[in-house]
Amino acid sequence: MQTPLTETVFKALESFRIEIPSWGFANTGTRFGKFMQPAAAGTIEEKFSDAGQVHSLTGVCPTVALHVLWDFPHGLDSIHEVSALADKYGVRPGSINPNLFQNQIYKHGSFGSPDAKARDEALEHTKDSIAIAHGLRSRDISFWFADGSNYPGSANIRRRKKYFEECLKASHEALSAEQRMLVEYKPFEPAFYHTDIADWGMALLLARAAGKQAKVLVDTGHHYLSQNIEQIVAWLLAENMLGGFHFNDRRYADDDLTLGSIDPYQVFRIFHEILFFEWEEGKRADLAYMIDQSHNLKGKIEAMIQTVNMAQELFAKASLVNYEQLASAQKVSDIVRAESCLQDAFANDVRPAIREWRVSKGLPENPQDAFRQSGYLERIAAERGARNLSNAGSYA
Ligand code: RM4
Ligand code: MN
Ligand code: MN
Repeated sequence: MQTPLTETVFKALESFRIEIPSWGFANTGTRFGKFMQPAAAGTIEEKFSDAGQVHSLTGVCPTVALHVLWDFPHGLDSIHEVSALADKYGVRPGSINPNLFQNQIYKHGSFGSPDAKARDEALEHTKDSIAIAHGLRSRDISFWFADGSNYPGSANIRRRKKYFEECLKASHEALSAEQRMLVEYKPFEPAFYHTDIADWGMALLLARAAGKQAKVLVDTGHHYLSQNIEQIVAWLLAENMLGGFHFNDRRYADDDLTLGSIDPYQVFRIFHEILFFEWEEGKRADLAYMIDQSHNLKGKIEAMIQTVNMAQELFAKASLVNYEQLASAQKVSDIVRAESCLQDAFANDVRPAIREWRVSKGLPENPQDAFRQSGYLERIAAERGARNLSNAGSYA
């Protein structure tokens, strides 16, 4: 006999899937340098292999987000290889991320650049990315732009906005009927004076200008400190404009730390807004949950498993909010009773129920322990170590 808590948690976990990023397995760092990990993935095959490990141990990460420049060395011609590797390691290609920030031509922007050549190249790359997504049967093309400027007066902000509208519209026209484009925002970095898509309002306006299949992507690390992210989520849900998430945590800026490591209650409140919306509307919100983290010091696979566990825990806790009680307390402005609905749900220990659910699915009860005991890490560290350690980069 299941307890009501276990039953609710089982139901929540049944519907919860989260996408892992290919770049989360590679050696990444800060701009001051990278501390090379012997086990980091250096090829697309290694990234898929590591992602396959995470999925086979957790059972909830069937798709891998891919970055076009990093994961498709031959552009469209890499589709076959990527799709074969995904099959081989038991995962599927997930969202496709065009890379509109790394090439030299993007020095002054991509879609927002004053240089028509840069905008054209960005659009071409975007169309290729959409074709890649199509070839892989990936639904979402996920855009993040580094576009912006460093000094007051150096950029025509309104003209750049117009360029963005034009290029996003043209990109939208290249989508097939089942595809979506997700527009991500970020307040600063790499640009330090103005960023073209700096917040959710700008992303919302641009997504609306682009077309019906464009939605906003919320990266939890891309807000000013103390901003109420769950309110942004609630508003975007109400406008039917929320497409998905890049999950990570932070203490200061876009720190890309492990989800829930700094403020788990924030993540819980985001999940709560989504689940409360679904309860009120009587339908599922069509959202892509994705991880976007960079672990400079933690083991990559270990950190990814830790993230998935945390995401499941916080989602399960959010599913335990008593919505009837919450709705009735809100109606009569019973503040303490309403607030307690959230606090009581958050206070539950859902870990035993999650372990039970995993066992019921034939998954390891504790994916982290299972990973440590599997010998996978030792094997890949031995195979990849010499190459990885000779690749150290430096800030200047
Ligand atoms: C950005 C943003 C994007 C990610 C890049 C690498 O800050 O979060 O989603 O693709 O970093
Ligand atoms: Mn992101
Ligand atoms: Mn980011």
